[in-house]
Amino acid sequence: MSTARVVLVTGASSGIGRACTEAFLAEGARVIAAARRTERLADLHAQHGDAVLPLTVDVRDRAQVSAALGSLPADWTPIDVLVNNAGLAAGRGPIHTDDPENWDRMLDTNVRGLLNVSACVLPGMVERGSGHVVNIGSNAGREVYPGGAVYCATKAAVERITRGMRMDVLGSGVRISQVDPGMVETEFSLVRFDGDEAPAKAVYEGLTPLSAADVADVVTWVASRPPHVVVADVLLYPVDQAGSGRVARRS
Ligand code: NDP
Ligand code: 8X3
Repeated sequence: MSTARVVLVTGASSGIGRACTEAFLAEGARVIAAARRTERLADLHAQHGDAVLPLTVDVRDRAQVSAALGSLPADWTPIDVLVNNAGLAAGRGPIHTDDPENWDRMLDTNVRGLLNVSACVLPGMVERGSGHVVNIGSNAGREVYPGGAVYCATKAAVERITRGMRMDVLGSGVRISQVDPGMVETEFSLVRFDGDEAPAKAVYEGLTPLSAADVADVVTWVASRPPHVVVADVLLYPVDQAGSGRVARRS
């Protein structure tokens, strides 16, 4: 049986999650790559072979998450590192005209989804007295911007959950960290603008955003500190950003 670390990355089919998957694989870990789009996960498996276990799952669905994580092949447990990354923003409209469906998608994915996955993984970590959870928050959890009330609220909730988790597992040896990126060019804006490429592209115009690999670099660094060290949180900006909406565009 392999002794390589087992890492579960949610939202592994794209962006930061995919980059984290590849960065952990490059370090010799084995990665359970979870997301809804099976074909993207199959592609990861085709590229990286049996070091990747594709796991099609919708993190919003607690029963599905529990069934999927409860029936992992024996050599894919225990999970050493969980990267709670699956998430999205939906819409940029003012709250008084926004579609409540957008709120549900964000709350259900970014908050309930993170809890659903953690609920399946944390108890085993606490029992074994080892493990590391890295939650992906956002600079948006530390402030708020027009048209971002609910997204920012979900990321503020992630920050509260991270802190509370750390208190709850205190003394067990389990580590809880959070990485808060600023602007990262992924499919995030395309999803936010419902597939509309022009506004999605405009978000990154005139500046050099972070890449998903930049974030993965930090996540793997956080997860590779000695067992007695907890990097509690990291805020990561591109050089042209100093806050939500505070950007220098150079064009
Ligand atoms: P992407 O849209 O590129 O990736 C999002 C990932 O989340 C996809 O793999 C998607 O997979 C997965 N996902 C979404 N909904 C679900 C679901 N219900 N169940 C399982 N997986 C799901 O965006 P990013 O990589 O940028 O986003 C990753 C995280 O980083 C998010 O939490 C986001 O809030 C956060 N973040 C992003 C920033 C940015 O500027 N890009 C900045 C700060 C934080 P699939 O659709 O296949 O299910
Ligand atoms: C994503 C960054 O500024 O688009 O979390 O909200 S932002």
